Amino acid sequence: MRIDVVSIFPEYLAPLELSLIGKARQDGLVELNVHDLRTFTTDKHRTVDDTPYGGGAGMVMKPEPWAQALESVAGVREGTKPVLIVPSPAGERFTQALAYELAEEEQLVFACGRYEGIDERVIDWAQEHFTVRPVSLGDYVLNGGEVAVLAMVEAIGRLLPGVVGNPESLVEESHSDGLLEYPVYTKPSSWRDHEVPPVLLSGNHGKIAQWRRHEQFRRTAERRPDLLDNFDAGQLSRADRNALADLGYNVVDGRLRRRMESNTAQQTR
Ligand code: JFT
Repeated sequence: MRIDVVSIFPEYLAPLELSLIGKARQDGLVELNVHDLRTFTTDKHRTVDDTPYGGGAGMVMKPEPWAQALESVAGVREGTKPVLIVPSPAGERFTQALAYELAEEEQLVFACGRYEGIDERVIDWAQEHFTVRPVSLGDYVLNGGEVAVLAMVEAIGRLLPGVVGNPESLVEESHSDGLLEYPVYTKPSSWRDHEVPPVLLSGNHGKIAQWRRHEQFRRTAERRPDLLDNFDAGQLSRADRNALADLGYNVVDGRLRRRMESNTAQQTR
């Protein structure tokens, strides 16, 4: 996979050279290049921003340096449009499903803006040369696209064949089965008066698997009940259904439904 990132803060993307993605680069699995937007300006002050039409606070990124930068990195290849990912607070949410989708692409280009954003005509113009995807990392406010790109490139990069050593560690993790992960422990078994759950020391692999699954349901119900709203209950075993019943969930029409809380009985949680 080829990845190009355009930013006025190329140093911000330096961590991509390290760790997982750095290893993938050395092994030739990913070709990653970071480009400084200012090298595509033509005035002596290397201006990338200007005041917004219609008034309002802050500055807007000028369109021409972006067109020059994107034309330069696009790579003129027949019949293929690279995907242009534009981090934006107004983009579609970046999810694990989108990471899998983007990991299939031959070339990804990321356009990191700053200030109040990039002149919208860049997005319109770019549709001729790219498949444009405005994407948001999440519902909180960042100062620009760089941090979002660090997260997205790491999430996509680790899905490329050969980047994560053990493919099982990709399957067994959060969001691949729509549940949060079970808690993990290592030695010592007793630490500062906190014990490892005894079942994990039992050597009973069936019981361990059952306990871990129950912990996944328990944590998901507690921390991310929204994930259970769309959970496909068709895949659930009898043991799963019992675990969920303990947590107050029944299966109705292939979906999970929270049981009504009793007005009289004391809830123990
Ligand atoms: C924020 C952003 C993402 C993502 C791109 C550009 C400028 C600053 C800003 C903040 C609030 C409103 C502009 C960006 C993000 C996220 C992405 C830009 N800003 N308008 N914020 N939060 N999850 N991806 Cl360009």
